[in-house]
Amino acid sequence: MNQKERYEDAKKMYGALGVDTEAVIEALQKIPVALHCWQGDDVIGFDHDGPLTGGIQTTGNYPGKAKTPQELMQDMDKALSLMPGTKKLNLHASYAVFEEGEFADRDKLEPKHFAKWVAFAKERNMGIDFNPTFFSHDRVKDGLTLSSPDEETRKFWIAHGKACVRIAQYFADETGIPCVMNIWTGDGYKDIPADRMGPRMRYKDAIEQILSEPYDRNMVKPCVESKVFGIGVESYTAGSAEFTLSYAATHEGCLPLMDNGHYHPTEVVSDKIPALLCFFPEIALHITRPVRWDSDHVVLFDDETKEMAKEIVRNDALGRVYMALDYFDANINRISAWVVGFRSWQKALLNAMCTPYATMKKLQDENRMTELMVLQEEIKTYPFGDVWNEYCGRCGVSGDGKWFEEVVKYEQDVLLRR
Ligand code: RNT
Ligand code: ZN
Repeated sequence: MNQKERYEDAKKMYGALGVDTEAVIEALQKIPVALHCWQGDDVIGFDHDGPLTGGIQTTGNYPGKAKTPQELMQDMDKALSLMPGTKKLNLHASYAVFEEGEFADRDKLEPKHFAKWVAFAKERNMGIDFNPTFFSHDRVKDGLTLSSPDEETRKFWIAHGKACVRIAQYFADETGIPCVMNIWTGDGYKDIPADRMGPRMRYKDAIEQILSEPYDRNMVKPCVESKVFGIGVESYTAGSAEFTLSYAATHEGCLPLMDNGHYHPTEVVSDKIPALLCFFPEIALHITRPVRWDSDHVVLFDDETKEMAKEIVRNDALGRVYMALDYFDANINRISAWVVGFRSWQKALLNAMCTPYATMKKLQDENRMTELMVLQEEIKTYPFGDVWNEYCGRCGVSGDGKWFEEVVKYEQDVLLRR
């Protein structure tokens, strides 16, 4: 059987369960997923020479990493050509592109420093999401930024946040697509603090000041991302889960952002998604793969990834959840890391959309849990791969088993020559 015939067979099997794979393939192509620029250069950026700080870490030294904006854009283009679906560009402030001899510190950043990225996104019909960068900078004082007891330090970082709101508005204006602007800091303490509330009160006030900068609520979507701990900040994190969730709940227009690497290991974000959807009109996600800790491994088509996608799809929330990838692996080919992660999340969404939820919900509500278990298990071996390869084909990208050779060629022709 060729791919077309295999797909026709699969279509019939899913059809018998009440799943219209044609409608699914149509719909998924329109759902935006943000691709993070920082996988391409190990979260370094272009505005400093120092190391990555903030309690996050990349490990590995795979050859060929992008060192200039041109290289990063070129690599991203290669990766984008191997990914099906609608992509959004996700930038950090540290990826500002300066002209020869020009420099602006984080508190002085302006839209013009991102004009090259806007041109890049527009040419590829992509929206842009944005992140102020509260790390990898000498104004991080004793590991603190927005929650610092030092007034000058706090002022600097608030000015950075405000500059980023203006840049987010510029991205939205230029692309016509809403810009999700995520506030995350690694602020915290390595050892037991004496005051856990003071830093949080300062953090709260700082975010309020940042978001007092004017912006169009329909086009700029500020978020606050929580975290449980980071390297070197093991004992206390100012932006904890309770802190950020409460902030978002009490500040209209601010979204909670859940990163699935940022919880205790037995907690699952898949269960938190429907809980938050009961209260928030919109939420945001960082999709990653924590291995024993917030290690930010490449996203795979694994159980929890599938569950997260299911919760978005079956609660009809594809229009309410801003989805962004967030991982960084410096130990493998970086283009491949981008592609595997993006394709895995696309697979998870497609898989969720090929699940007969109406039938399954009915079984649950009628307490027919035995049948529900049988159906949930049997659907696991349905010919999902045939639908996936068809989806890739319709999106004009290679199916599984065919794209990796292009990465190998690109590595030989471009990456290894750097
Ligand atoms: C860190 C957070 C944060 C960063 C990016 C680079 O633990 O997940 O989102 O990964 O901003
Ligand atoms: Zn994150």
